[in-house]
Amino acid sequence: MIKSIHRLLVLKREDDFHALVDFFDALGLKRGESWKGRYSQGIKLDAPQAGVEIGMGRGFPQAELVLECDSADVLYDVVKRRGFKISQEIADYDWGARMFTLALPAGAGRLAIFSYNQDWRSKPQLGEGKLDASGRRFAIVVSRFNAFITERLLAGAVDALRRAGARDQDVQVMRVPGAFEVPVAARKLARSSKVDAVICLACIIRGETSHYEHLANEVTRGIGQSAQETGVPHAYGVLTCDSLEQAIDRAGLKMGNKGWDAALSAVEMASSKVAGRQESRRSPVARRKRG
Ligand code: INI
Repeated sequence: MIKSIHRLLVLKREDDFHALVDFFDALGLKRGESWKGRYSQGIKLDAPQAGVEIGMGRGFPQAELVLECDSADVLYDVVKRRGFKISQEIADYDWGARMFTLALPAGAGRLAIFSYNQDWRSKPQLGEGKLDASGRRFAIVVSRFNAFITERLLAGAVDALRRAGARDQDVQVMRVPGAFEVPVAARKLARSSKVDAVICLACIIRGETSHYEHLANEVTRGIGQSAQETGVPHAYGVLTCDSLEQAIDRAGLKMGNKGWDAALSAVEMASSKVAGRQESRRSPVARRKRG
C-alpha cells in the first residue's frame, strides 16, 4: 500500500535549507517526519492531499510543484513579504482559478500556487454571518507596545462593536506588553468559552533589523493557529507598517481604522453559522467541563 508521495528538493547550503523549510511552514504546510544524520538532514512538509497529476495539452502551470490553497491572494502576500521572486504575476485563468508562480531559492525549481475562484453569483452563501453583535461576547487583546497607535485601534474596535449592537458588559479588554504576547492571551480567552470572538490588536513597525519579519510572522501564525485550534473566530487587527506615518494612517487617519475593520470581521464571524459558536451549541471546553 502506498503511504505518501513527496517531491524531493535537495539543497546544498544549510541556510537555503532552513529558508525553504520556513517558507513552506509560513505557507501553512504541516511539519512532518524529520531527521538529522551525519551526511544529511531532511524534513517532510505535508499537505492534506498529495498526488501525481498527469496532464496533456496547454494551459498548465509553468512549475514543477503545484500547491492549491483557499486563497492565492493571501499566499501571494506571504510570498511577497518574504521577498521571493515572483516569476508569473497573480492572475485569473479561464479554468476558474487565480494563480501565480514563484522561483524557489537555490534553484529548487518553480512553485505555482493557485486557488479556485468561487462563483459567488450562482452559489448559495454558506452560513454567512450578520453585522449584528447583539447578544454576542467579545474579547479584545491589545498590545501596549506602540500604545499611541494601538489605543486608537482599540477605540475604533470598541466603537464598531457598540454600533453593531454589542453591550459594554459583553466586551472585555485585555492589555499585553507587545504583539508577541497577543496570541497566547487570545488563545486563553478563546478557550475560556466566555467569548464568541477575539479581536487581536497590535502595531509592529519595521526597524533596521530582521526582527520585524520574525515578529510579524510569529504573531500572524500564532493568531491563526489559535483560531484554528480553538474554533473561536479571531479577527486580525495587527498593523505591520514600514513607518509610524503609515501606522497613523491605518489607525484612523487616511486609510480607515484597522481596529474598526477587525471588530466588524469579528462580529460577522461570531454570528456565522459555519465559524461562530451558536447559542444552541456548547463549546468543546464547556462540554468537557460539564462532562
Ligand atoms: N512589539 C510590538 O507590538 N510592536 C513592535 O513593533 C515591536 N518591536 O518592534 O520590537 C514589539 N516588540 C515587543 C514584543 O512584542 C514583545 O512584547 C517583547 O519581545 C517581549 O516578549
